Amino acid sequence: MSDTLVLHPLEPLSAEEITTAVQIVRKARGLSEHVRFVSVTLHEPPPEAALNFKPEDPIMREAFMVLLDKTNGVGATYEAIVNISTREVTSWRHVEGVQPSILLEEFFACQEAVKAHPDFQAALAKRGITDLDLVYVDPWSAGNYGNVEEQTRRILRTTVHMRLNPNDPEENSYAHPVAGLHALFDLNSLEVIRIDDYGVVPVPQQYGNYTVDAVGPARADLKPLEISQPEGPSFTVNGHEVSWQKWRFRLGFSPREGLILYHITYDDEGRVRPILRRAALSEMVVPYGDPSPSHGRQNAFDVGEYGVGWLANSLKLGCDCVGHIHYFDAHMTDNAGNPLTLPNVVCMHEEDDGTLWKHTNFRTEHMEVRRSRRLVVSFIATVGIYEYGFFWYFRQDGSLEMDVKLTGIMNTGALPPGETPRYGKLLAPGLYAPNHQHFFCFRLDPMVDGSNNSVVEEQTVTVDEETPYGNAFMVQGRVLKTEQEAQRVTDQRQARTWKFVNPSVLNAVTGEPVGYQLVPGSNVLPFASEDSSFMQRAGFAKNHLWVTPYAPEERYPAGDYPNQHPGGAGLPSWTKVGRPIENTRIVAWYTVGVHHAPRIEDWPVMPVAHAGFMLRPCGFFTRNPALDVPPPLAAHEECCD
Ligand SMILES: [Cu+2]
Repeated sequence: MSDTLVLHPLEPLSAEEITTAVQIVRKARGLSEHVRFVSVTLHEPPPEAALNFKPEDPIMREAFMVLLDKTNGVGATYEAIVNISTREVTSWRHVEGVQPSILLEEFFACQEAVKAHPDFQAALAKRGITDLDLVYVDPWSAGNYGNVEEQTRRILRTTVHMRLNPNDPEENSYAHPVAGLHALFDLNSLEVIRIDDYGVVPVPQQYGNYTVDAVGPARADLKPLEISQPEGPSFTVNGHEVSWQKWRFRLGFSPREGLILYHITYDDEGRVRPILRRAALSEMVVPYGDPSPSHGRQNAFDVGEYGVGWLANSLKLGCDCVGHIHYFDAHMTDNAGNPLTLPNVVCMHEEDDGTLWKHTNFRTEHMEVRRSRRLVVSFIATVGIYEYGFFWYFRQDGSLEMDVKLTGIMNTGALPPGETPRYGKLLAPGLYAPNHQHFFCFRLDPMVDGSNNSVVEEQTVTVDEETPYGNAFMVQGRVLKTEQEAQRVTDQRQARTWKFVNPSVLNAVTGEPVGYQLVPGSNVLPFASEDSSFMQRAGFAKNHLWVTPYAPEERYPAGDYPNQHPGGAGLPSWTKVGRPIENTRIVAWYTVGVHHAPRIEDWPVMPVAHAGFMLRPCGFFTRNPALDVPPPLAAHEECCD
């Protein structure tokens, strides 16, 4: 794609633009091969500029880059903004005292160097393991526990697992953890700092394989189920802009956040009404609740320490997605700055979604029913052991849902045969999965009927006075006025929800501000101690909801550089000011917590677990917005539900 074909300032950077941006920064700064490219992504224009953009307007294209200079084995982090249109570096900043996310190339360099180290080989030999080809070393972020190397070096702390069968490359090596053996590794100097050996625990021997060959005969009673769309899909795509039913939005993709949705609007009888300016996963973290040497410091920030966009799968038709699919590619760079295209990372298609609405007049037996259809926009990231699917569902009733799908392989530990794990669940002799949680923080920039919005908390209370039958309850709402008032947790006992409202636009029926409601799904808070390193670093997870006034530099809820960060960055730091959040441009940060007390049925590969939230119109329209969905073709002939 050439620059002249860019349709909108929020189009993701093309491979050609990325190549140009890398050339510009290399030349302008005289960068050597020791400078590694952590990420190159679109530098988003200010909200108003993008919202007010007209097709005839000139487009300024900028790249935002994070670079890591490894010259002399000492890392230095730089942020650059490159203007691709004018071919100049407009900003160059040395960011002191931070560690950018772990690079893909570092994963493999680390594994090779650790396996080659004599102390590591000696520790394996102590366990009777001599065939290094069977051994895998996984790169885990080190966190920050006050140790000197965490403050002064760029490090990883590794875990070890292995295959038993030399002839089966697909063997599930996580069934065979080599517990208690860890390497501390310097990613800049590429050297093993030390090998930590907490003592020999027998490697669990029972296989945990899940391929067709391994599990035995497949069930034979499945008849074909085919999706047919003989006239094609009901969506249209223009660049990265999508129209489906009355929805319109733009797609973006970054190595850190993965899929981004921009400018989500709904056509209400010819009136194009804005709902969200931007929506994306902004951080996630998985803390483990097992204090053993192998798991006590495991808590991966999969967005800020690794990057879910980097780790996105290329999706396969008929497997990941069925029906008429539109795929989007993602363009980024490898760590040397070469263009790297991940094909088919975002899948978009329509699905039948059951009943949309229905009523039968029982006196006449006249029945009206409508079938629901949803537009699915999704991507799936493989973060080492786990798969995380992020599925946005757009529906015909004006609702928008985020469904996080968790699958893949659980983190495992070993313990002496016959022992029962205190902090996890036994899966096989000597093998267990530790208790853990997953926290996904979604950043939502509301713009309900305009840029200035407020957040109203609604909950239900029992009313005792003047209620002769003791039956009364009412919904109470209050505007959250400051970012401190807006640090909230879910409460099912009070049916608590939050609503993004526009105080300047009133609903014609009720006279109340128009709104979109954030409906929590099941949720949980962290169980780690308040003063733990983890809670300092993942302070955003203390509340399910935070609301802040929009500030362009406030992008990630655990801070820009959570890798090895001592803590306190991001939301806890920004909100100390107590800024007002009423009737202004706001950002909502909603965290979905998944509590994972492992089940035996989650092994060897986990059936998908779901978590998420819904955004639905609440006083936005003046009646059910899906009345105009036509009946299914068979509806007037015979029952079809
Ligand atoms: Cu889990």
